[in-house]
Amino acid sequence: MHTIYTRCLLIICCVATLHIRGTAQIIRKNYLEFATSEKTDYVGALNLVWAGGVSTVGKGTHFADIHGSHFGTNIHSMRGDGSNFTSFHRFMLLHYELMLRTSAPQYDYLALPFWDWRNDPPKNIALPITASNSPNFWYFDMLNLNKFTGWGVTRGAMLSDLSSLPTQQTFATAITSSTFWSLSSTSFSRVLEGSNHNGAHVWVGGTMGTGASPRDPIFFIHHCMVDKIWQMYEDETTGLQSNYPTTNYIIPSYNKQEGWVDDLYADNTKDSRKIPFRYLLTQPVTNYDVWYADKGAVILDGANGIDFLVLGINKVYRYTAFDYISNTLKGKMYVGDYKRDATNAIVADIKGGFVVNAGNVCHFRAGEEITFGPGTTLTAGAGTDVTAKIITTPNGF
Ligand SMILES: [Cu+2]
Repeated sequence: MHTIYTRCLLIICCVATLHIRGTAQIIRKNYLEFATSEKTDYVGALNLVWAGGVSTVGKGTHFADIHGSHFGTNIHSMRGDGSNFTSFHRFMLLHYELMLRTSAPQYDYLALPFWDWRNDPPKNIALPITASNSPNFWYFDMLNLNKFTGWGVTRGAMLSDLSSLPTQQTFATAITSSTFWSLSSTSFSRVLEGSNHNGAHVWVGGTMGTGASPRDPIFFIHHCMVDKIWQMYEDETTGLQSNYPTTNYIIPSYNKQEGWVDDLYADNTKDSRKIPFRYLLTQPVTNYDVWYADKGAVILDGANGIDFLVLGINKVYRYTAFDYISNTLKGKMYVGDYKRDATNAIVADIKGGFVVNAGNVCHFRAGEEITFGPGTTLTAGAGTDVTAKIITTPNGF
């Protein structure tokens, strides 16, 4: 047995390329970081799932239908108490993402991207509304409606009024709330749903302004941002989390309908990196970690004071960010006990590290840099295969 404890050590190495598709971990990034090839693949997967390429579960309006059928209950505070708003939509994202990834072998590296409406560059540009950019999703060519013919999606003018879009201020109001959920309009979940989530739905308009909103592919990138903020709440507000609902009315029926094994509600889905779900229709899925990359870097860390333990075989953690200025892949990966400080700088944390035990296979792939820092423990025993590699294509292994 050979044990390696790394500390503040920069590792960039090249190893033989291995064929290890199909087990990559989820790292969701800003859609603005997608390379052209990723945009093409993402749209291809969306259309394949829409056409029923996997199963009837993801086909056509299915997600819109299940969202609509639960719309009048506790998943939205406008119709119920909102106690399952975060968990229901987190579950829905995971479900849809898995559909995309299993729709075809060439798509199995994809993760849902997020749309950070707080700092989307077009918000600062006074683009005119023209026949060519409206009502399609301006600037964001990846989800232009001309790529989704037959989906029956409509959108509003969008550019005409930016005031409904959420801001840094509405975000700050949510993430500093001392209560996760309550019937009060000032709880985190309520503020997240209200002035943040609702505003983007209204701004996009058309189908996105209705209970059938999951018909529009913008729904999923929007809700990824909502989900990311929940993850940030978990990460950045130690001591503030409280009142995670431990019961629910909605999710069990949804689970049975959709073939999921486990009941999901806010209390056991609050850390998206440790969601304990299993899925029956395709293959068992366990330890389906979700990580959010931002500002060109992703942090692979433990949470809540414990190490993150890599379980299972053939784990691939991959993060690239495309730089349209230099026309190159970038993307830094920090493995170990890190967090972002108030200025968004990456600093040491005290939450727990990252552990790869004997017998596991774990590969780190990034476009620019991979750093193993405090708390990282790689225990290499018989059969262990741990590599770090800088890759040159978004889906590179
Ligand atoms: Cu929504």
